[in-house]
Amino acid sequence: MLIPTAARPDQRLRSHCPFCSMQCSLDLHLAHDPTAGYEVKPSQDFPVATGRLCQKGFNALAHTVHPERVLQPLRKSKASSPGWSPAAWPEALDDIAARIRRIQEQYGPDSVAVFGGGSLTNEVCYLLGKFTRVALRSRYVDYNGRYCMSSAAAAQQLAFGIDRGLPFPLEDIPQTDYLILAGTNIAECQPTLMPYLLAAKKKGAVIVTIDPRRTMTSKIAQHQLMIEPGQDSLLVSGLLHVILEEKLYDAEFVAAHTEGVEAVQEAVQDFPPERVAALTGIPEDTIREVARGFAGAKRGMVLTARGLEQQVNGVEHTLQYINLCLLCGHIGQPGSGFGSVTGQANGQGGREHGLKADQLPGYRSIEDPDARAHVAQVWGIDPHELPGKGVSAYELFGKILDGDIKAMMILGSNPVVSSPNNARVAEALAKLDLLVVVDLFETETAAYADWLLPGTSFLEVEGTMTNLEGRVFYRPRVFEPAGAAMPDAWLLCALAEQLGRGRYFSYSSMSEVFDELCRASAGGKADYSGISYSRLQEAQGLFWPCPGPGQAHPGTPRLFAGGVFPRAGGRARLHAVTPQPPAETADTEYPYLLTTGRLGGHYLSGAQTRRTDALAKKAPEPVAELHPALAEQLRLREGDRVRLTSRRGSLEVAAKVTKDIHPRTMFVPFHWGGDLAVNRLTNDALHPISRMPEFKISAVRAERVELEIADSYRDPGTDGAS
Ligand SMILES: Nc1nc2c(c(=O)[nH]1)N[C@H]1C(S)=C(S)[C@@H](COP(=O)(O)OP(=O)(O)OC[C@H]3O[C@@H](n4cnc5c(=O)[nH]c(N)nc54)[C@H](O)[C@@H]3O)O[C@H]1N2
Ligand SMILES: Nc1nc2c(c(=O)[nH]1)N[C@H]1C(S)=C(S)[C@@H](COP(=O)(O)OP(=O)(O)OC[C@H]3O[C@@H](n4cnc5c(=O)[nH]c(N)nc54)[C@H](O)[C@@H]3O)O[C@H]1N2
Ligand code: SF4
Ligand SMILES: [Mo]
Repeated sequence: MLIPTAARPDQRLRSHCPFCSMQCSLDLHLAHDPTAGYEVKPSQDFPVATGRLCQKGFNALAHTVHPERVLQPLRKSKASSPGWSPAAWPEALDDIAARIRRIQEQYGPDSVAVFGGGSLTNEVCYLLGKFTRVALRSRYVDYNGRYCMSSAAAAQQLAFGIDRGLPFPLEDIPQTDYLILAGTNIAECQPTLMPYLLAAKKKGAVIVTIDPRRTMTSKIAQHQLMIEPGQDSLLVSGLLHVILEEKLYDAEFVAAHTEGVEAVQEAVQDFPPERVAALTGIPEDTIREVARGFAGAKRGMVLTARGLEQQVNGVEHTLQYINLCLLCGHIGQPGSGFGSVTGQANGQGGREHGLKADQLPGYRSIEDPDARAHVAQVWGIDPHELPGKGVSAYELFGKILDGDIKAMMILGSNPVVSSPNNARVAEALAKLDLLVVVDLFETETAAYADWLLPGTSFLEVEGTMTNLEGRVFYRPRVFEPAGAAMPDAWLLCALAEQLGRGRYFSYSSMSEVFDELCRASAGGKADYSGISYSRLQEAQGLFWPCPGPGQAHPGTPRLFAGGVFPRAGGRARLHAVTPQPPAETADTEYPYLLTTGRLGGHYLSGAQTRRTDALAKKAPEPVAELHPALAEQLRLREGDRVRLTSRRGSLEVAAKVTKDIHPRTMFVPFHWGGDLAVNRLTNDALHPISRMPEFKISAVRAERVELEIADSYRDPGTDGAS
């Protein structure tokens, strides 16, 4: 039963879609038949995607009213009677706090870890970092954004000195003349961003896609460069070679606003287009044409996403695309620039407020003494009490297996489905003395929990989010929490109180949490200190950095104006990249490359969208996309079962035969758990700096699953039907 909250000054039930980084605004209207509840319609007055939603947005209500919603705290019953026993909140919080205290007395403060998620609000992300460091006094906090934006974040920090997914507003995109889309499937992953790309195309922009697949996005491109996974640095070396050799670059911009061009020149010397063509299979003429076209365009733009970032070379691939923009002077003006398309609802905000192992609020380094002093002062503690840096998301599970971490709290993530080599994650969670999961559902991860606590849905709690452009906006609460669900923020404060640290967590409203976040961010790279709830409620979002004091700063929609970069000396850094092979390459035992990703109708681990009938029925289970030549080699027809085996595990799925994929590559989406989880196969090798796992490349072998029994009963009349 959905009960609208009383505190709505405008009486409108307006919210934002809980799924991707576009953060389209939606309105909830009472259905004609009131027993049918509410229906979702796009809002007409919020920028970003005015009047538009994709299929996930239209269906965003379904999971929040699903009968499987967890509505009260649940305690894992004894092994003798498996299942859950309901409990009241005081009992749950008492027991959890007592167990945390016992574990910390025995093993020290760092034996308890926190794992967060990028769908949580800025306030919750901020409180998770503070809760870990101040209430638990542990160094171990990280979040699923490590699996998502960490390579792009590291590359943008290295090159520009700042990381904001898109350093420009979406409205800049239609002004470009040349758009390269690399490893980004916008048509399925940020569908309401497509009109911006189509507007550029309509004005005459050339569009190029670089992807092992011909996706729904590449349908709008003039050039579709179908590379093998892992070849981005190599391909871009070829583009840079042409641009440097033919002196097509913007020498004035490079001299005035960058450093490191000589090293790039040297690094690409060995990669003339003819060699790159031979290594990638992309015709030399195409390489030359794209290089000349991009360099010669008045305004050029590159957008990347997880395709090339989720690799052990993901930072380097990203740096290569940044090199391309910098060399051509395509940066800092409308219609030009490099951007990495953020993924989760609050994937941007999630990485700014101290939810990462090495960060404090304001995008500050936890190892910087000034940053520690500033944040400690805002938190009212001594800087020496602040723990040091912890480890990345996936490495937290290694610490459990090593016996260093004994207890974990997980909010806003389902890592048993979404982590690479997920059997190891399940093994780690099973080993914990205490696992607390806060979620809307009993997910595959919650199945390992000692306590499963009911979280609120996006409609049941207020807060702020930061979208892919760096636009911070206010999301109101429209419904009362379902059952006994408690907002994550208040749950953390209540637990801090039980742990004897309540004085650091006494807030009377969510806006107080936000105000403290803003103070903590003041002077940092992601400075929110000029933002407040009242400003956000008036405006349709403000772009960070928006420094205070006072309410005057208009926010910063476009970074790097005038070619000034927030690095020492104000210059951007070009990086010499020598293309490296992935962690695993195809060999005789595992002759194919498996890549993984998304479908338009499902979201991440599928916890929400698999519980949304309208979406689940379109894609009830994963299928493996593979090329007809490969299908023939494996004696596979459309719909046949294929067993994929990597060095880590195996998976059986149906085959989808399509010419729209590189002939030696297979693609499987990752939205399912258990026997259908492609992360049974994926490689847990990590990038040395960003600690991003290699989700996008695993060597596999493949074989047709011989259904002998089924075959012998097969009705000859239906044989071969698809
Ligand atoms: N429908 C839907 N939308 C989503 C999500 C979802 O789960 N479902 N998730 C959200 C989140 S959190 C994220 S991070 C984004 C992700 O958004 P994207 O990164 O766009 O999505 P992916 O499907 O993971 O990967 C994009 C493309 O990379 C290609 N690719 C694979 N290997 C390589 C390579 O080596 N080089 C290149 N150039 N391309 C390669 C894949 O074929 C795929 O088409 O989407 C967000 N939006
Ligand atoms: N093979 C492969 N694996 C991948 C990727 C890939 O491309 N390939 N991509 C990676 C990427 S980019 C990402 S972002 C990760 C994400 O993967 P996950 O971290 O598993 O993300 P979700 O499925 O969104 O999990 C969010 C969980 O939080 C719950 N939830 C939603 N809202 C709230 C809330 O407000 N409070 C609380 N307490 N809970 C809430 C949901 O019910 C859900 O169970 O997956 C990664 N895994
Ligand atoms: S584009 Fe993204 S934010 Fe907009 S409706 Fe679709 S999933 Fe939701
Ligand atoms: Mo993501």
